[in-house]
Amino acid sequence: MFNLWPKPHYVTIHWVANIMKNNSHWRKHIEIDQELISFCKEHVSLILPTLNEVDGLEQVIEASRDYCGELIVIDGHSNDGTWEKAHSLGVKRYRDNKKGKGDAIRVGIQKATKSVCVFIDSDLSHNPADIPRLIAPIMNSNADLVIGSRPRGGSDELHGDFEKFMRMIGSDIITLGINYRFNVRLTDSQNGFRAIKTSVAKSLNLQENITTIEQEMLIKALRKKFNVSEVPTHEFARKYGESHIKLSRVSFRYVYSWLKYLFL
Ligand SMILES: Nc1nc2c(ncn2[C@@H]2O[C@H](COP(=O)(O)OP(=O)(O)O)[C@@H](O)[C@H]2O)c(=O)[nH]1
Ligand SMILES: [Mg+2]
Repeated sequence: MFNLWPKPHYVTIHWVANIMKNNSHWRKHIEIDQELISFCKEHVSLILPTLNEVDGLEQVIEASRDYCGELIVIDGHSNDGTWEKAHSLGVKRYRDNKKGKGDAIRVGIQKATKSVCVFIDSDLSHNPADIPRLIAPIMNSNADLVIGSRPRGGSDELHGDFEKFMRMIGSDIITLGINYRFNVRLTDSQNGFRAIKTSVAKSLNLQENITTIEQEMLIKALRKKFNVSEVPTHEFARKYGESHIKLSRVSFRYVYSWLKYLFL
């Protein structure tokens, strides 16, 4: 009978050819990565908001050291030893004003001494090895703000139960509104894993005290005609503890601030 599958030696030839092709492709990327990593070392202030994240902090900090010029923990008055842990790891540390993650992001932007701020959660849900990919469009002068896209990179946090489902739907609706208002086609307006030029972040006059600061940052950047781009990044499930976001408590603020910054 006619066999659609290639004979074994064809498989071998294709296999070897692919390995060779992939190797040269890979080498090209390694060269780019070296340039990128040097750029990150010189220009990136990595800002880690923390609220009772003592269990994962060391791991995320050690995995980040190669991708930034300074590490800044902005702590929300944790009571689990996070503040002391940050000190023992030798990173810069400041406290927020007890208003929420948005407040912590604002403090981080004020304290940053490098030309690009990267924000990364401290719960091991973001991979620090993705930082150079967030930075590449900024280094190449193609973007002022780069957001890690979970729809494009996958998320272990946005699927599985009703709360996660609602977060995903809500996030998609907000992103859709932003896309049509500014004629862009982004896929993630909410991810906290992102990079922004420090001067741009300072010019946005950010006001939100909670995680709504993420959509505020994006909308205000688009309003001011800064270049916004996104790269796929995977979001892993939080490794320790629980999310600080309770949808029922924050959903009104999301809708209100979305409409306010879009139209007023
Ligand atoms: N400084 C500070 N960090 C916060 C606060 N709320 C959350 N975070 C941090 O912000 C990051 C994201 O918070 P998380 O609860 O994981 O939110 P989720 O990923 O959206 O579910 C984590 O590193 C938290 O420790 C806060 O009020 N102050
Ligand atoms: Mg999280």
